[in-house]
Amino acid sequence: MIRNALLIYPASRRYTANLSTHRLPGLVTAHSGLTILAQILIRRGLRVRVIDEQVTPFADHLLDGVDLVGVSVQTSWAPQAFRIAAATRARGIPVVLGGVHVTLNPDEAVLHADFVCRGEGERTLPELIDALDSGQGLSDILGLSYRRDGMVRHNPPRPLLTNAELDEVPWPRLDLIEGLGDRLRLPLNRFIHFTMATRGCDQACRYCSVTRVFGRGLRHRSVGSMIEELGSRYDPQRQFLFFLDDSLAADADFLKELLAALVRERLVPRHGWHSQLRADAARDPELLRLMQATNCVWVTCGFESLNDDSLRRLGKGQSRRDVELAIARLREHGIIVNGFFMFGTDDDGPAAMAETVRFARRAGCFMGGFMPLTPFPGTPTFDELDAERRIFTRDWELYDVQHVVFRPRRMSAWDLYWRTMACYPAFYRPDHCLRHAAWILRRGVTVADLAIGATWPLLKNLAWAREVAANVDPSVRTPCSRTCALSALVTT
Ligand code: B12
Repeated sequence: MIRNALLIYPASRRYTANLSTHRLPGLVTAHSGLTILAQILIRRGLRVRVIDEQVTPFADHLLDGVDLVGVSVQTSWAPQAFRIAAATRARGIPVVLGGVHVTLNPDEAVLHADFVCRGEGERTLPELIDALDSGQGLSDILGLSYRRDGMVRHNPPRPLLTNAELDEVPWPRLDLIEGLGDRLRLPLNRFIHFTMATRGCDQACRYCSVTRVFGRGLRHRSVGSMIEELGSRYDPQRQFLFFLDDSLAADADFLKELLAALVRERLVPRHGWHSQLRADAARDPELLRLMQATNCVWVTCGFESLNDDSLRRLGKGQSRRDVELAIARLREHGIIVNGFFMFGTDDDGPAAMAETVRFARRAGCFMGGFMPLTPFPGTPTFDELDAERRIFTRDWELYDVQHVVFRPRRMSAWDLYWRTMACYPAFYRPDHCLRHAAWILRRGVTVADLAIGATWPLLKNLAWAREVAANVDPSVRTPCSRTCALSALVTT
């Protein structure tokens, strides 16, 4: 009988500055999946421990008395996840892997585990445990992959949860992650309430993993469910509201209804809210007005490129004009734009990188994330580059949206790596920061501006300096490729 389960968020073993989404010191963030699954299993009477290796590194003693281990896997965590799976199976304890990476690459994952949950785990994991407890077959469990008699079995995919079923899903609980308790009491964590209202996205960008796991088309909890959660777990007078959603406005009517409900229920966050948003959300004046009225102070937009050819190649469904309009209109509504740009597509060379930084500063992005195109395995972008034999490493730890793992067309991989890094000091220049400080003063300063916005430029420049330092070989005093796979490239 499965009575004790251990659920693990692995952590990559490789240092990564991760300049685009580095964490604020002291801020705890985590994916919500395992805390949701833990609650489902606890309600079924199991004892469940959830650990995040950023807090509790995996160790053999954690396996004492455990009947089943579940590991969550995004690509950069995969090598460590596989190491944990091997150590666990060596103790005779079954392992089930889940998460975006193994959902997109089940053939690789099933070699490292007893079971692989493809897609959403809310139904699959309990059914797997029932089957293991009762000894019944596994072939009817949708979304499960496993090996039997040396054969790999991929059961048919499980339908995605419906909106009504999403309302039944337990709300994420970071406090279930062991050792986080004290950290969650730190001011920054008490200041931010994380929530997630939707799953999936209505687009199908060729480099993105989301739609291939959570579906093309936006599903969402009901406004009632959101209000119930926020009404019972979040203090609008004291907390900043951070939506973890991939594309919160993909269903503009739903978002308008939700924001109107925040006003009606007096749950408008005094310190503001943030979410990821597509540029085309800014085409909707009514939505922008509601966002301003509910104190949206900061959004992150995946603009990716200013080159319409690149945007077409990426399948982004967006034009340069959309990007320009979005930044202008969001600023008109007092919203700080954190613009994400990626480089390395076949249409964008070094000149495009410099022009993008200039554009982002001039257009009014206060914050910017500059990343090399990262072809995640299981996405069309990976398949395309792999078919052209341009991917030079499958060390998944390097797929951290920082290291370069393929040969770009218009520059060397080394060039792409360094030029992307150099975008940060070029963007976060003092004049840029001062100009935005003046804009924020005019707009009205919020705590979020001070706690997050004000620290950002400094943290980005520090992270950049640290990355340079990590790459400088004291004997030759010039950047070298010691910390990244490019050494393989440099020598070829
Ligand atoms: C929150 C989030 C963040 C946060 C917090 C991350 C953290 N680790 O603390 C921040 C903003 C910091 C972040 C940063 C980054 N992120 Co992020 N992030 C997300 C996001 C938006 C939500 C995660 C979540 O809660 N999902 C919702 C829950 C329900 O899904 P889930 O946790 O996966 O679990 C469900 C299933 O997958 C499954 N499941 C998952 N694990 C398991 C385990 C078992 C045993 C079972 C049975 C089932 C199961 O069942 C669960 C319930 O249905 C996802 C996108 C997404 N929609 O998932 C991207 C995502 C995971 N991030 C991604 C990336 C690339 C990054 C960055 C590298 C980006 C960058 N520019 O630098 C950095 C890396 C930071 C790091 N070091 O980890 C990619 C990963 C792609 C890939 N193939 O690996 C995603 C998918 C986004 C994308 N557009 O592709 N991220």
